Amino acid sequence: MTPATAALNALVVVPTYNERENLPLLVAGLMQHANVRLLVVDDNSPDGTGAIADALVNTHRGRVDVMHRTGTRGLGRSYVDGLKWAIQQQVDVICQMDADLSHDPAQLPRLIAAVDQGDVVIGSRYVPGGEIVNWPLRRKLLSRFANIYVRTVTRLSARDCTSGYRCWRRETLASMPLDRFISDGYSFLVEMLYVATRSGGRVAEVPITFVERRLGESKLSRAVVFESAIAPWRLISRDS
Ligand SMILES: Nc1nc2c(ncn2[C@@H]2O[C@H](COP(=O)(O)OP(=O)(O)OP(=O)(O)O)[C@@H](O)[C@H]2O)c(=O)[nH]1
Ligand SMILES: [Mg+2]
Repeated sequence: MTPATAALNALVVVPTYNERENLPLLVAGLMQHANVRLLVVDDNSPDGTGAIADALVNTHRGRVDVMHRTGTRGLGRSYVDGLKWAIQQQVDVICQMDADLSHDPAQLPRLIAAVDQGDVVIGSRYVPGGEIVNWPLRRKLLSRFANIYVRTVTRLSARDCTSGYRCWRRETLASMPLDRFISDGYSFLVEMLYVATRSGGRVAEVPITFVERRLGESKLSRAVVFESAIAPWRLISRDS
């Protein structure tokens, strides 16, 4: 067990869609940290990730929970449902991360510890010390461009506005109108940051090593990229 998280209780919310090979590895990594709990939000994955999550709940009673979603699937919708549940729990910090091991569970204590520097802590690929391993040039360029684009349109100052590895003070999340969010895909992550900073939230960034998924398939479709291109404009037009 790592002592770095000893003072703060954290709950990690992880959305899953077809992550059967990755989820057990992620849980094993997270359970190394004392005072860390996990909520899996599964979107009725056709590959049986939900049943694997059920088995993990049994193995780690009281530390791992699962929410089985039905109906329309979506990353943003899953986060809204999962985060609303998380806010009700007695925890200090609520974290978000991907299930595909791109976000290393070993780096979580550093993110949690940084909540004394910000209301939200971003695990950032684009601050000194941050890096991306095994991404083809095309993916690197897309992510770089997406960040410049988002920062230009929204005036957000964080270096990595699209990172899905984050920790929030519970009260900050609890004060956010999650039900009124307009994004559903990956742009949901940008909207969270935008809403938090508009109401005075402080952002801190700590470097992470992001590793391309080894198992399972990416869900980054053309439709997702298109939605992400429109979303920053919808955000600023709502506020003007
Ligand atoms: N519940 C839920 N989870 C989703 C959905 N789409 C993606 N996810 C999860 O969100 C996380 C990020 O999705 P990825 O497919 O890894 O997206 P990505 O990281 O941009 O793409 P890669 O870098 O190619 O892996 C993973 O844990 C996915 O399983 C969805 O519609 N519903
Ligand atoms: Mg991924």
